[in-house]
Amino acid sequence: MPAGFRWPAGFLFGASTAPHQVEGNNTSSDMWAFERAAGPGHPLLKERSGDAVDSYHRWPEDMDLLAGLGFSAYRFGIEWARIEPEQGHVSRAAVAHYRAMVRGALDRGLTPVVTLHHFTSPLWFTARGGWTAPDAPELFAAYATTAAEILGEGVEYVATLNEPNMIAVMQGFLQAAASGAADPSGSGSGTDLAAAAAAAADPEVPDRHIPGQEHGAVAHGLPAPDPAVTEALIRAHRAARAALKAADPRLKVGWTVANQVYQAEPGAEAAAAAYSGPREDVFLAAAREDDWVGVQAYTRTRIGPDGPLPAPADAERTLTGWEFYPPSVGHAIRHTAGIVGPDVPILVTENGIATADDTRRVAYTSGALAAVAEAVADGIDVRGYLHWSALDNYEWGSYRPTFGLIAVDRETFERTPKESARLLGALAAAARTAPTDAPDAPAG
Ligand code: IFM
Repeated sequence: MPAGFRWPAGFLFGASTAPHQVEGNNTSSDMWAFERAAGPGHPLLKERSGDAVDSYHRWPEDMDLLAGLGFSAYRFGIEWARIEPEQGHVSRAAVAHYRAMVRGALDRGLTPVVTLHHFTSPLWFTARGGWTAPDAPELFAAYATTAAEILGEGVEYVATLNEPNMIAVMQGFLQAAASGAADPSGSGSGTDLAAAAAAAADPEVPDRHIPGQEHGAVAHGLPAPDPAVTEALIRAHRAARAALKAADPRLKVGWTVANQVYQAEPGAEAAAAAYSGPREDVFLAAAREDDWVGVQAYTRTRIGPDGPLPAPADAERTLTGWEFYPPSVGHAIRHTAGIVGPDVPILVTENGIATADDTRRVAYTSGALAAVAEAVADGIDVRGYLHWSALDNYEWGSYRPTFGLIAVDRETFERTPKESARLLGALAAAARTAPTDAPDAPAG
């Protein structure tokens, strides 16, 4: 921590989840269809999501735990596939469910940060062409208008799309790999995201170099995103933002970008910039007109003159194979601020580590918070830190990479907070109750 550092008043400390990863039985989604089609033993999918951790029913307990631990924010998603399971049919029960979640968060003193789309889409949307269908932005905007009913319960921060850059990259991955993954739509374009998400998260891929986040199946790098998907996603984001603002001008609308933390080796600055441009920077630039932007960082990718390099041979690896690199979030904040400029506030909406050893999570989080504090001390407008993840959950094909602050027994669904949850929660509580006298981050 910088000498004398104090967390700003109102700084949010929270944790994040995503619907498909925690709710269970997301049966109208494209990912659910892919999980069924892939079948046992599919190389891209070790396990199906199934009941996940049953947060669809147990969200009050999850929120009770977070609030009790001292957190001041909870990022969760609302699932389009539940709200609009068939095109044009809005499930009023699903809308009521998510409205109750928003009220539940506020009642517990948790600031809700709500994501409209976190990788999964309704199967009908994907089957008719997904994001590159000509009317995809209008369809997404119509969903956003419905979502505004939920957000109207008192949400301030709303994210349209989670990691649009990974959606675009994953589409490219499938095209490049011509994976032949099952396609529930039969259209050839449908399972793109679902299959790629599963491939991306496969923790068994040996020597998986993950350039920034999810994906190591391609040696030491990410395929170039599909520009058509990139453009379509930006259009969809803007259409949703307009719909949200029209419905409720008080909403603060942004999107959350996967920060790969590309680090140029000496002499490779131009190569790093060229690599980062289509994979990350174009999505950050699209956030310049937004009310905030979400930073999501886990590790780094070094770039040499010929492109991405593997992690150093002696690097500590996490359960996803990623290099243990706590300062990544600080680099990501600075890179993001450099592109969006000083007028777009930043929320760290994801940062964390997949490990079975919670002492490594404590060490990682301590280092990450120090990096966030340094950015804040340097005057960057960072409004909060939301750890990934609140709960151990379904990591897109496998339950093995445990990212949670809270462990979950997958038979009984019993929740058990880890020491990392207690330490981060205590920091959050101290920062909230006495922002001018907050303790240092958990010792690592
Ligand atoms: O679990 C994912 C999440 O869905 C998106 N960001 C990265 C996380 C860890 O891989």
